[in-house]
Amino acid sequence: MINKILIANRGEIALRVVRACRELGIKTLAVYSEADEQSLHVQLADEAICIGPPQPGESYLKPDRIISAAEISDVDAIHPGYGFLSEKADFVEQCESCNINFIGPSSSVIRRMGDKALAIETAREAGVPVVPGSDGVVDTVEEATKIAEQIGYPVLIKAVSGGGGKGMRVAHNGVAFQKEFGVAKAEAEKAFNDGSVYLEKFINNPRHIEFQILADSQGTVIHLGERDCSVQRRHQKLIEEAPSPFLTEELRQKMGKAAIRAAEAVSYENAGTIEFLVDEGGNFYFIEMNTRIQVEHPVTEEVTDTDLIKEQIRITDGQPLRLRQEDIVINRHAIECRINAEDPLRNFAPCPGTIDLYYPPGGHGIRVDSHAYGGYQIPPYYDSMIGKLITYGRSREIAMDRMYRALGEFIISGIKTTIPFSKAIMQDPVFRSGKATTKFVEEFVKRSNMDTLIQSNHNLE
Ligand code: MV4
Repeated sequence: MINKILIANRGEIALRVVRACRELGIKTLAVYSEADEQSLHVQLADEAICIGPPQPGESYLKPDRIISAAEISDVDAIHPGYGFLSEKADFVEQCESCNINFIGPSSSVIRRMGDKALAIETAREAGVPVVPGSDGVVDTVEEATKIAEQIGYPVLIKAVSGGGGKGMRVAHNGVAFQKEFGVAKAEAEKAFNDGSVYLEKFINNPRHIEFQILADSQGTVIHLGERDCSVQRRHQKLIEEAPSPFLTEELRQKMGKAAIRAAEAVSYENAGTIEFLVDEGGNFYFIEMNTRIQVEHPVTEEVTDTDLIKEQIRITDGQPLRLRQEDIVINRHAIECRINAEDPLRNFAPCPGTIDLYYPPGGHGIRVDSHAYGGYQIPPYYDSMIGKLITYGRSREIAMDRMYRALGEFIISGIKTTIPFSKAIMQDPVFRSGKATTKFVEEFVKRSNMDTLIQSNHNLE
């Protein structure tokens, strides 16, 4: 029985876990850095322990400090949220050896899915379509060039320990490949302490569509539909929605079954996300598996009426899934806009500072997941996301119109945010037609006059 959970994270996801625990009657221990002493999750948790100075490397990324707090406070489990230590297999191994339940998959599954080449190999063996590419890691430029020529340019060189777009280089021909291969290996070595890379055919102008998975400890695996995350800027997702306006019911069924096969192939447990690329012809390819709850999980929650954090906790508590695949009926549409403390007119530069007026939108079909409040000082040490605005309704049209109205109501003064940028996208004909691919933001910015766009969509004065 889980009576107390340590939340090894901060910001909106820490608050999200506190809320789920409270509804389950589970006590919460917040860990926080000195910069987060006034943070909402610290105020709302039952207990709180300061684990160090503001720098993540001295606090949220320090396994020993998290585990010590867990021991001192005698917690039964740790929820990692996303980012920080959520996919660090070594940390999960430490929890396992200290007999503290980690709310997520086992360290061996995290390690295996963290090796992107091995994850692809596993998916391929499970009969899941993968991008044509090398058979695992390629070591020398000679070997790699031969394979690149077999695949056909353009070719992507990807870091085995990368993911989320980190450590990716594209080569459009043999000459470029000689240079890019070396650069990719050096960048991977520097970023991940592992220079191993693999090759994939470059899929032009894809959509980024991911399937939410839940798997219990009795071997039951279900999917909860997909999320279309194609509206991204430099691999940072900005707007996510469920279901995808691009998928046909037939394609959804095929991809959902493939996602379950991938999870079953590694005897996955807990919540996970299977990431696909979908090309213009409707061909889909597995590219990676994320072994954590994701930022964009609320759009899935709102279209399936589930609480994914509660499901994670129940799975860790050994309870069988009560949800069956036939219970997942999607007849709503949800859209999420990430609210970042960034200035769209200064190339989205992070803009920490103090929030003056804070007025979140409300009404039917609106959800705001945020730790922000009037007077909150946004620390400069962490990710710039200060919240998520989710709207949902019976149709995509209603969800989009509701998002536009809600963004117009959202008052956050004293800092710059991405609200006006998201508001402009909500009115854009390409986005509204459901035709946005991973190239959308780049093309949208090119055809917009950012100054006019931001001024005309600004909510204040
Ligand atoms: C790709 C791809 C095209 N072809 N792989 C980016 C992050 C990670 N999730 C995988 N990603 C991609 N992998 C192949 N073989 C396109 C993406 C991609 C992307 C690439 C460039 C710019 C924005 C992008 C957004 C989503 C996915």
